[in-house]
Amino acid sequence: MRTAGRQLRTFGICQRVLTRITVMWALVVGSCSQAGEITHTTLELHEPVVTITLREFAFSPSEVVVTSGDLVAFRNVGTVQHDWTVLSRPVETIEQLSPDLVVLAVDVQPGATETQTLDLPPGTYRVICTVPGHFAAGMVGTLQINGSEGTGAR
Ligand SMILES: [Cu+2]
Repeated sequence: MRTAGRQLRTFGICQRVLTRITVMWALVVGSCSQAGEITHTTLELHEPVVTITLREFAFSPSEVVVTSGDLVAFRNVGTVQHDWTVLSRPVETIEQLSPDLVVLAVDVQPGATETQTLDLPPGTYRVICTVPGHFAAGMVGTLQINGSEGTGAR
């Protein structure tokens, strides 16, 4: 008798779980049929934490502090292409730049806005625009990446 009761109870739980799974599946399928809705949800989950403006010849803000994994937006309000290039160590002149120093580069066409996840190791980085003449003209800044909570990173 006791065994039968337990089996009945177990069956009841299983059925409830199955019903829940079915409802969830229906929601997923329902969402998939409306692609626009999914895009909207994705955007809401990954809002840029800061928008960096690029123009002739400055980044604004020039000093950026974010957490590793944060999404950042880049808006070029200038009239020529700019880039936001993160270097593993600072350079004094553009002639010192070599490809192995580049940790991340975001190119932004005039009038365009790009987004980029800053999935970089915690630390402080130099940021420059590598378009000829722009670094010397003042397109330079710093990026500080803080470790995300719970990772133990510093
Ligand atoms: Cu530039």
